[in-house]
Amino acid sequence: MNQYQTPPIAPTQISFDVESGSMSPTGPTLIRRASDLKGCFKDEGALAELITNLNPEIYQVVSSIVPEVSRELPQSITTIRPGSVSGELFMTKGHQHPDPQGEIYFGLAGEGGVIMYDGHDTKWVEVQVGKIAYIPPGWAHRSINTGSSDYKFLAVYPGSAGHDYQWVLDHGMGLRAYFENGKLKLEDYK
Ligand code: M6P
Ligand code: ZN
Repeated sequence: MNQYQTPPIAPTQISFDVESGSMSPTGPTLIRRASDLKGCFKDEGALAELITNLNPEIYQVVSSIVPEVSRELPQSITTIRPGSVSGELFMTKGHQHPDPQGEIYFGLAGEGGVIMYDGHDTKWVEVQVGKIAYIPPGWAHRSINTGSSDYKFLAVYPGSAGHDYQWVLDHGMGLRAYFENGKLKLEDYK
């Protein structure tokens, strides 16, 4: 054991399967349904209707066994289902890292991207297979499925970064992503 291992994670191989969006050995899986995204979509009435009717899964996050603790480097695969709420594309809740640190998203399948917002400037970065989106420290991030199939990406981030969801509810994300006339349309948050 070396001085930095608290707790020790042995050097290991982790398999990931793009088709199922799974990792092996596997860690915790998080499923977020429409009811978990209150406050995220502009049309709150349409979201409420979706919750009442089906409350479908919007996305899931499968984590590896590497824990979210300081000095470790956890990974997860997020699968966002295709769809929209009044034209606003299915998205993740989005978060800011309370301990500002960078993160990378590798595109695995489907079409998507990430809205980043630092409280002043906002950026849209597409994430396709073979591309990496780099999220610098201090930029809140929200992923969007812009296609008609599942959008999957692998995230790698410092274990001590943390997830602040309230920041996004308080500040917004600068942009909203819609599907209109057959293509992606980004609009000011409002
Ligand atoms: C990526 C990473 C995770 C995050 C997940 C879902 O996999 O950034 O840390 O939890 O996306 O995003 P959110 O936490 O905003 O729901
Ligand atoms: Zn993050």
